[in-house]
Amino acid sequence: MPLVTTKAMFEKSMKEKFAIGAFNVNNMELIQGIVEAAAENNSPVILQASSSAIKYAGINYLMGMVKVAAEEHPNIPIAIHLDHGPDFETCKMCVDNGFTSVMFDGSKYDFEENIRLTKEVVDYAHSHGVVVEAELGKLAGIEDEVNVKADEAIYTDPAQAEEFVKRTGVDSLAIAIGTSHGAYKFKGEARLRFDILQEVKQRIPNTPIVLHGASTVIPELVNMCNQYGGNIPGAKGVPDEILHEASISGVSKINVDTDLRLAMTAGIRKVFVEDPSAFDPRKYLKPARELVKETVSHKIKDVFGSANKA
Ligand code: TD3
Ligand code: ZN
Repeated sequence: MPLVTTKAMFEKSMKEKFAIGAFNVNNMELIQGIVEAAAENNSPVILQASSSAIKYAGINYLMGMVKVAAEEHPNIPIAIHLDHGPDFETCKMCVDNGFTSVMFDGSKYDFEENIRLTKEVVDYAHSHGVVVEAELGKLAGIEDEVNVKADEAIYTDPAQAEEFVKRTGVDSLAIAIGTSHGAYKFKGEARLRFDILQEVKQRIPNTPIVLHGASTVIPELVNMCNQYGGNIPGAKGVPDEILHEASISGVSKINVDTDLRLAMTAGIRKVFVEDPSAFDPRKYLKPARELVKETVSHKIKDVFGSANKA
């Protein structure tokens, strides 16, 4: 199946109450691990890349690999999405290079400016058959190029969300309900503002909702990193039960990057410690890719509920 937009998969997710994983990619092993897990579970899947991931891999390499992934797995819908597009130019570059979905992240601007800039991206993307995600509210944490301190984070205002979607014509909306990017999301108990999610869903029931900063920070993977020479103390993410609750409560897209980073790192570290003589990249990247696949499969099957929804 050629690469698809997220339109049909989001409609199904809203009707049948499940979420679709959006997994960040920047190399071949991540792409392969993710799409193999999705194909084995007969699940739709979103591959996404930030502008710095695109710089790292090169947009031609990245799109080349993503297109091959779609050819290799013709039975599942695969979308390719720009994560946290910082400006119109980056969004345009992705539209022009075959991305099926782009995010314009104007959350650092004030409300009116966010609307104006988002609308510019929506107009261009829609005229090329590409869908757009926007963000309202501010997540705490460190993205590739954005760093928001916890006390600067702002929950999404549901009334503003309604007005924002009406005035921009955006296809999906990322909201801030207590998640944050990176491996250190919570100091105490993990809590999300489901009341805000509910009010947003009431006001804009037909707009797919996106959860950023939604990695579990899987304890087994953190432990594995630490066991094999890493030093990632006190890492804490959104527990599976809370993500499952979000998946059946109107969240359509759940972003996962940190868990994949941990899976790659854990897999590689284990080989290096167990076999210090290893120096063939295939020897350590193969188990890393396998761990990515297991991680994605777990999320699809046990958490997001997107298995057999292709
Ligand atoms: O947009 N992203 C991925 C980029 C953030 C850097 O990790 C997410 O929302 C995923 O967030 P995370 O850190 O919870 O995987
Ligand atoms: Zn994000």
